[in-house]
Amino acid sequence: TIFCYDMTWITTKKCSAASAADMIRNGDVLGVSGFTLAGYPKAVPLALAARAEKLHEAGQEFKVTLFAGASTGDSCDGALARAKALSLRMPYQSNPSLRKAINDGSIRYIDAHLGKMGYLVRTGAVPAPTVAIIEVSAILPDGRVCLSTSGGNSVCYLEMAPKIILELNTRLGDSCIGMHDNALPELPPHAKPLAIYSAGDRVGGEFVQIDPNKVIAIVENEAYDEVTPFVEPDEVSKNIGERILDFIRFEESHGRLPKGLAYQSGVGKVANAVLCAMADDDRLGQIDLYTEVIQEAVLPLLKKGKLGIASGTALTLSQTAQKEFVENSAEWKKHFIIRQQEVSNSPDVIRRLGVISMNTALEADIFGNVNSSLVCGSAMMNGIGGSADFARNCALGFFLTPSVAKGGAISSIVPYVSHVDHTDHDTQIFVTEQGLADLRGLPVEERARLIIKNCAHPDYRDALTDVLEYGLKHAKGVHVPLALSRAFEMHTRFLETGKML
Ligand code: 0RQ
Repeated sequence: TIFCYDMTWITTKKCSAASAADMIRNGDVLGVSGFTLAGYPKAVPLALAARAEKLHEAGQEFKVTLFAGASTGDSCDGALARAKALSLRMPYQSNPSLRKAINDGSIRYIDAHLGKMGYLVRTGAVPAPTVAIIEVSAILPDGRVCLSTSGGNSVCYLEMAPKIILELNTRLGDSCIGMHDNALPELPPHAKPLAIYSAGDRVGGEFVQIDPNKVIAIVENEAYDEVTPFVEPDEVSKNIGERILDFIRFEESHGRLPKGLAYQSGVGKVANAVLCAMADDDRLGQIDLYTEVIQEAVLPLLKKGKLGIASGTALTLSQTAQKEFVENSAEWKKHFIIRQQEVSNSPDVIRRLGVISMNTALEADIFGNVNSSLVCGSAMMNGIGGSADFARNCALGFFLTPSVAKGGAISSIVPYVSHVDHTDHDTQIFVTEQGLADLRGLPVEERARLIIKNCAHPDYRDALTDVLEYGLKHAKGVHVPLALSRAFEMHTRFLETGKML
């Protein structure tokens, strides 16, 4: 349906962020735009945090539930967490203030697969937002909007919420028009497949049609996405990046990897380093990404003419690169497609494209299980994100991590992970700066010996081997030679002494 409205519905609904925040009630479920610090609302959440603080000072209860795509910036997640305005947050976050509140128990948090969040909302498994707050880059008189720098779950929240607040980011001009592909998968039963056969295929429209009658406020902002400046990869990350490229070339040369598979690369410095290594590698031809976050490290690939299509659900760029994007958008947009996260992370599409997936682990165990989210099994770092959407369904899957953390006090390779995000059935190849372990086709004991030999830091190899040998002698069965009494001895020692050894 195209609504034949004139501009008046837009002009009459324009108001200040504070007025829009006044329309939000205690107990509301907010569905906001935003994915990995890109394209989230910036003015209304700040005003809402200020309002919540005032109401709390006056002794009144005021808390909302916040659903997003993934992490949002400090003026959304951070401000609302510090104002004690959140009762529940879902699905992924990376903000220090919010993380602190999640870990002290004052904000409840549900960590969910990012590709499944919209499905949970659309099928009623979790409540639909009562108010959608969505950053857009354009509003047309007929009720179509152009999203800003992320796709996230915005189409789902715009469809499901009875009330909509739009934040129009005036800084973006027409830079995002033509970049989005706003489709959602059909719901079961008998859902038709998404016709995406290569990273560049489009299956939706560039605008989202909304019902102007649902819009209760339009607020302007001209803020940047609060993304930290890009840092050049350190030696450890560079080393990991180069090992992955060597391995891919080796597999290609042995005919085990067809050319033309698209890449997924996760968040963080190691993921950035892999893309930088790809840009620097003259032997590597043009590549496509079918990923969730398009991080800044994609730009060197783009500038060297080595990027075909980068399909993702967020364009996460530092402030300098955001300016560059607006200036060069006509050219750059030919290479970027921003989708809804139910599509960027669709298991069906990931499997069909044969994605090569690269995600960072907090820790991995000698049997191949991975923990991406919880320090010592209990303290939330960020969340599982979309890593499992890709790890389980990819053609070739890497988990990357420096071999030690905190100056060597922590080994990233442990006897048993303190929390399981990815089971040994879903992991394939582990890479640290020490080396690479390809576990495909290996039985459990051989996996364990290879991970210890190739990936663990030399300081930890004896301790890990000792636990393995003990398990081979004393475990209930030797299929997985794990002696439960020693599974967490390194973690326990760390908690007691500050060091795993
Ligand atoms: O903390 O800075 O205080 O020292 O964890 O670690 O090495 O800076 O790595 O920024 O690349 O993030 C897994 C968190 C890695 C991220 C994780 C400490 C370490 C440091 C960060 P300090 P680094 P990165 C696509 C895919 C899950 C979701 C995912 C992540 C801090 O990649 O959130 O993959 N992934 N999504 O010192 C205790 C350990 C540790 C440890 C590292 N074993 N124990 N602390 N640290 N290992 C994107 C989305 O889905 C949105």
